[in-house]
Amino acid sequence: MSNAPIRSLVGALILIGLGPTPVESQVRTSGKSVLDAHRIVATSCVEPRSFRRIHIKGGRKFAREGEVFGFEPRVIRAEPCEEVEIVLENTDSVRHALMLPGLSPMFLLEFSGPQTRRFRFVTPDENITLDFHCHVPGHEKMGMFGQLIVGRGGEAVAAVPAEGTATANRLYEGVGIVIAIDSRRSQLVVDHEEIKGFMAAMIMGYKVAPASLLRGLEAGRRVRFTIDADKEVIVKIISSDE
Ligand SMILES: [Cu+2]
Repeated sequence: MSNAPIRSLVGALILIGLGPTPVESQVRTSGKSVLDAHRIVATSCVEPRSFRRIHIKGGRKFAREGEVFGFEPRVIRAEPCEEVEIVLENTDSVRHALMLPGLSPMFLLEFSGPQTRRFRFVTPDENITLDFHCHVPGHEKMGMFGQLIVGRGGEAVAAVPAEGTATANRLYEGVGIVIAIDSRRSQLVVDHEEIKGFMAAMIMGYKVAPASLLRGLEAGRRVRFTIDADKEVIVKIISSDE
């Protein structure tokens, strides 16, 4: 019998049982999902095979429409079993944190800006996609989230082509309820469910092109839409009531 389940159980007990270091108090406050994530990612890489440095900026100026804060870039990539140095530039005066709860040990880099700090971790030796977010309360919902794609990534983003290499636009499907239509600005405000790999569930206004897609829509209508992630423009809308 493998001893992996025992090891992960011990890991969970250590996380719950020890005194309040900053990281462990973070684990407790964010609840079950973080512990679950720790079970998913083993400390499978004994000796890193490569190294890379990734620059990430975080702050108000990277917010997209409808958001308050943001990270740039929002999708980062690394190889399995690679040592990664994150260089985080917090361009705001407020505190931001970059947290990768799926890593073991968990990655957390938190400080007030404007300043830049760096931190290293080693990726697991597998193809997996790990979510990251700002751990300051509320900031994830305000736009500070993204993904680390290790190797070929997990299933959730298998269809997303590599950034910069794709000639085709990255298209995502979303579903939601129409909140408002702003014909003057060719904008649709929609209360949408999570758009996997692109945007958390939220109420948000998106540009629509061509504007004629808005014709016949009204508030309260349930719609299925296609969004061009690079332009952040809705390019297709189907009313699900029809
Ligand atoms: Cu933040």
